[in-house]
Amino acid sequence: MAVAPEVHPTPISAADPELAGRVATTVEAQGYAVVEDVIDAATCTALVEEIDRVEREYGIPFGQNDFEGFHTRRIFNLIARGPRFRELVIEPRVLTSVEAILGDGFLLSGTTSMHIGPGETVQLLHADDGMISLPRPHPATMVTTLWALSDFTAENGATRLIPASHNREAIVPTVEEEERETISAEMKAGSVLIMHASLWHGGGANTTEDVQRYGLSIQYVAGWCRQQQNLMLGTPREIVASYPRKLQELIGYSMYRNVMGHVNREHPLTLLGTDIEPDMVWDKMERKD
Ligand SMILES: O=C(O)CCC(=O)C(=O)O
Repeated sequence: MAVAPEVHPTPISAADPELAGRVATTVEAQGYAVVEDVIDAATCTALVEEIDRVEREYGIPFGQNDFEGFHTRRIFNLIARGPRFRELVIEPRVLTSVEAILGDGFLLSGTTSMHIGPGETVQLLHADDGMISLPRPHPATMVTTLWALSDFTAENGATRLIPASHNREAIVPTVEEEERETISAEMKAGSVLIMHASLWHGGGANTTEDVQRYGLSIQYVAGWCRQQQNLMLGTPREIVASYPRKLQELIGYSMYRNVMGHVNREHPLTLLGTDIEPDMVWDKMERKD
């Protein structure tokens, strides 16, 4: 069997003044970038405790298929489970980096924890945008951010990926490509792996006896795309009304290019009690003759 090359992502500091540009350039070239020290150790610990709490309270089971993993628990719609998760979605440095890739007006697509336990096997390498019908390769329409809440190591299930595979035509790698080119995106707790959603990647095997790998995924899509999780239906309006304005906009209470997302020609934020004009693009369009 071919040996995987010893290639590791080049981490970028979250404090880098050129962060957004560097992330966008790296993602364009390699399909991914690792940003270090986005959250501190205390925040990671608090988030791990939150995941344990939600898993307990809702009786979150292990996955029931090979893709979701028989030793992995996933909590979907994290933003509805507690304020700490909501804070991550609007982390300014990550948002600026995502905007540098997707352009303005992008939306939140979904929030999911991936808690990989001992005994888990490798997940199928896949592209998160594999279901869309654009020919590959194509510019990013979706960005996945994977947050390490505990250290991600090759032994405990660090995300596996094939660098630059967002530029390939196929949706999944061949067995040979997977054996030859896959690397483990090892990263310290508090780091965020930012990926072009066409990049082939998947959760790693957890071969440890007792180490839990805690991570979560926050995905964003271009403002003209469909969100993967139905966030508008996922939380009652009266609760969303208490969220920070930026989060409301990311969920979909916003308009793209002053037209996509309107409700009877009104701005969707009016449904949350916000006094706001729709500023419709149609008001600015007129014939020149
Ligand atoms: O847990 C991971 O590292 C990645 C999981 C993943 O890619 C997925 O579930 O789609």
